[in-house]
Amino acid sequence: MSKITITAALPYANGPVHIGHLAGVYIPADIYARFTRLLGKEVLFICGSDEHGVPITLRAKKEGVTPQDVVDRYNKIIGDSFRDLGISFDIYSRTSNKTHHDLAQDFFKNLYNKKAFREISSEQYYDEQAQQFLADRYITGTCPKCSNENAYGDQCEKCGSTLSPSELINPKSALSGSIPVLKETKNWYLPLDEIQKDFLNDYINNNTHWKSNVSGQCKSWLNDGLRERAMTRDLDWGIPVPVEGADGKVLYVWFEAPIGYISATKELRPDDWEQWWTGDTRLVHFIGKDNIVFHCIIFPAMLHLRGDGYVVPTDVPANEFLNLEGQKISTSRNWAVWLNEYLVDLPNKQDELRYVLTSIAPETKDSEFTWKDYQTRVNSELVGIYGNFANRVLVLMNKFYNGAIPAKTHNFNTTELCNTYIAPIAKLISEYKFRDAQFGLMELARFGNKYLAEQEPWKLIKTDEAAAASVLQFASEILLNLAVLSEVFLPNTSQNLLNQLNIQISEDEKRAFWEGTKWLDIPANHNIGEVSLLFQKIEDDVIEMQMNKLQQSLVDNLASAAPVAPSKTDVTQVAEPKAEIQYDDFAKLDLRVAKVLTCEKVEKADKLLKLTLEVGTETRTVVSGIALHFTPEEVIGKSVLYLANLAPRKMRGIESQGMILMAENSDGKLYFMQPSANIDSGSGVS
Ligand code: B3M
Ligand code: ZN
Repeated sequence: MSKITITAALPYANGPVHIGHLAGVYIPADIYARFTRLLGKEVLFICGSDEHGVPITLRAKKEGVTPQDVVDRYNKIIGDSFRDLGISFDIYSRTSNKTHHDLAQDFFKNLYNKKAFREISSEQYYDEQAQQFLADRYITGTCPKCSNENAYGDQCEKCGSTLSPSELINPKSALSGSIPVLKETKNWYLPLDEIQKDFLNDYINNNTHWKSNVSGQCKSWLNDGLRERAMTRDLDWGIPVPVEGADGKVLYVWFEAPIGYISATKELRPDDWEQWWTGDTRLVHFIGKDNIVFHCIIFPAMLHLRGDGYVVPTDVPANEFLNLEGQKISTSRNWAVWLNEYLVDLPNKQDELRYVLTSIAPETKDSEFTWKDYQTRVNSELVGIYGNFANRVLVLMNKFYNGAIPAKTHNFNTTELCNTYIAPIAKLISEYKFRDAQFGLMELARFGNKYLAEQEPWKLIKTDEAAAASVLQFASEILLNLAVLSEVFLPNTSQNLLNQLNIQISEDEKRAFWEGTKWLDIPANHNIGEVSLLFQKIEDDVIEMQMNKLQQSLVDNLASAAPVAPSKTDVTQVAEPKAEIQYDDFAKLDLRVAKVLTCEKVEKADKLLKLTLEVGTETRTVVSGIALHFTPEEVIGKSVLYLANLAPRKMRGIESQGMILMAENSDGKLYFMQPSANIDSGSGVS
């Protein structure tokens, strides 16, 4: 039987994972792994931390610790949180371990000996003060497209353009702040242009079964023509390049990280690991859309060059992105729901999160998570339909039959039930349509709920005891099948429900069930176990707390984006000059003099004050992040400079209408901008 090697993208060990990662990669991968195992396939589900790369070194530098400290910390946080969510990896490894270093070096040498690389010397930016070459991320400067002064050497985060360091205006080293110089260095490149002709064109075109978002993306790169790409870097954090003349160079993180899937397999199965990467093994990579090029172009090219029977990816069901409350998820702005925090804030609600994220998975286009929607889906679907059905069946069984399920008398066609409720779900999962598949699960719960509501066994029992027994017996069959079906989506709930039913299902039965050929039944007079609620309602205050947490991120960002923010480490620094603008840009600002009428603290937000302003004949409410600098009494009665036409924004449930402008001294102290004499509020400023 062919093996299936399932991988989920290795998370960077420089921060925890968030709901975007879960919805796009880890939950779908877990559903697929559980499903294929239940079908009796030989499956390995592989993951681990990606522990090299520049972002990790940047984080370490910022925190004043070593990169190893950073990856040790996040490897644990991430690994623990995946385990607590019930992601069923066979191994969660890491790319800083020796097995991986050795295997990645081996892989490189193998290609090197085959003369697969081009050796190319080029001029790269070098920091003479720090005495090292600068990775693209280590160079900042002004974006040539939008004039953002804090663009990186590889990308401008403001306008989204992809850049190369040589395009930056006024490049600066992020290490020392000095101006970098160009210096010659040698690196090893993968000749993707050649590999495209020899292999990739056919490979991509022949994979007609791939998701259209994935193959479309690949084809457009192929149409543009691929270019050679460096597989080594001048850096000191990573895996040393194992050839002569490569001192101070490491393997490009995107060269070695995918090899991490192989090393993790080797770690887990030292004796037969190669069999999971050769022969008729199916290789399936779960990733987000930003990783497509690496898994569909570069890694397949590497595996192809490696030869020796190595397989290339069979399927790469990449997903789009998940947004959060109307905005892109952003690690740097802390605009995210972090898994490790969710598990603490909402204990024992793993399946609730899995359910909601699968319901809204960004399978074909970007999608959105909101806490309100989370609450609605849990309360009306999991509590209202699934949990309600389960609880009614079990409670009635106790009430009328003392917990012993009566003998079967119904004559529903079980083949038809399989064809309607089980087989289509299996098919959808095998096509990576997890959203629809889980919808199918709820269809079975709905069917059960409706059946009970229509048959009303609690009434029937008074007039026709046999009929009532038949109804409840069939309802408990539906419940059993629902429990087994839930195992791939809601593993905790599945187990909980099977415990309440007091039933164990053998592997063979499960296989037949998932093959769509067996509707599970229950022996007569089977005694159920102890009954409890499967799901609890999510109350408003829980949602409010989560919303407040997000609002706090907004406030923190506002505070850190103060008009003239000095760098935290260098207090003598004043505001940096900003890019030139036109008069029209300035004229868009509706600046006014305003007078503070009232001012009070905002509850549960230490940085916020709520102010009412008199602006001519109008009054406005403004929330301002200045509470650490002023008491309300100090602010009342002041004349201030007010930006009146800033789009309103809700903070802590209060709509802030505009913004008060403050000056910030080099020591971080804030000052009001005031007219030199007492003039009318509402006066324009230009
Ligand atoms: N470390 C994760 C990311 O891009 C990246 C995946 C590696 S998979 C080999 O978010
Ligand atoms: Zn830009």
